[in-house]
Amino acid sequence: MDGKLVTIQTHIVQQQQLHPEASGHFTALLWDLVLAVKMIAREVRRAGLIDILGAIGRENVHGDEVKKLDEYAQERITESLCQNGHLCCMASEERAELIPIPTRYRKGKYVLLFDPLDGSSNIDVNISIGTIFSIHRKITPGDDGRLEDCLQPGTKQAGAGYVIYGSSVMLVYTVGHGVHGFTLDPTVGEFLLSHPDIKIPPKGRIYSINEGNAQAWDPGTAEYVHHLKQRDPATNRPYSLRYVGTLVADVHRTLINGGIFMYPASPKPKLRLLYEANPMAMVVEQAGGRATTGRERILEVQPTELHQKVPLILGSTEDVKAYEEFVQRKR
Ligand code: P6P
Repeated sequence: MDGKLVTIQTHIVQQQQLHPEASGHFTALLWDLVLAVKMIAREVRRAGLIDILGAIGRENVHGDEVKKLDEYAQERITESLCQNGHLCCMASEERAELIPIPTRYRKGKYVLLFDPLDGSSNIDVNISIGTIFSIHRKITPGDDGRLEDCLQPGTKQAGAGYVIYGSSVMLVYTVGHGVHGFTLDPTVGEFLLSHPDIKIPPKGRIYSINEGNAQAWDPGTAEYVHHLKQRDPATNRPYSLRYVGTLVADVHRTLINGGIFMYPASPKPKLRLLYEANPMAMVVEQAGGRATTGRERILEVQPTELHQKVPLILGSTEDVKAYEEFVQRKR
């Protein structure tokens, strides 16, 4: 960077200028999302404190009702995003059904799919958590969003990204022109460009998987992980194991340092296609990496239901291709 401070709002406008046909709604939608995650970040920072205070009763010392953080995040995003006429509907990990836009608000031409608080089980032990979002364009006629508007393959995403609430709060996003990272400066309350045009290393030396499931892995996954553990300095083996148990944290480390993250089909898929796998796959591919189910490109999976799960293997292209070779040899 040439030393000047670039806020995420400025950057989003610059990215919009790459789309001459853009109406500005997409830009405004991202701005609304930024506001929501700033408020979530504030609550996450206080989470431990609120929990202590919340133990006193249903209200904390500020008279605020003590809410579970993921419900707070859900409400912040839905309230911030439904009012300004950018969306025709939403879908969230926290709600079984599609979330319509209330009749009192104008409808827009975008769809927001999101996981408001990924890894919330890690809050109580002060481990990084996150928010994940995916944005599609409306494809059905009429003003109201429908299920078909949500069930689009990842290749159709207009934008995607995540926020990691960690040692610092970072927002990472793409609208199809590279991946850009912003760090929240809490002294001014702005996300400032800190990681322009992120590129994932072509090969890493870290693998990330829940080894507790090793006995249930399919033979291809088991042989691939065994291969990573063999000593061979010429190919940087053995790899190191790093597994946080929060998707956003494991993917962010993989994006920056390289390597491979795996949540395979066996014992059973856990990660959701629409608002976890697809947005992460768009980010990783835009950064020069690769994302697969083990058998097909994540972004080409045709969704059939809102909360469907898929195996997710993503990361450095050379590492993911090596995984695919092991798994496909075992077909
Ligand atoms: P496991 C968190 O609960 C989550 O949904 C993802 O953020 C994370 O990658 C995964 O589950 C961890 O699952 O089965 O390894 O605990």
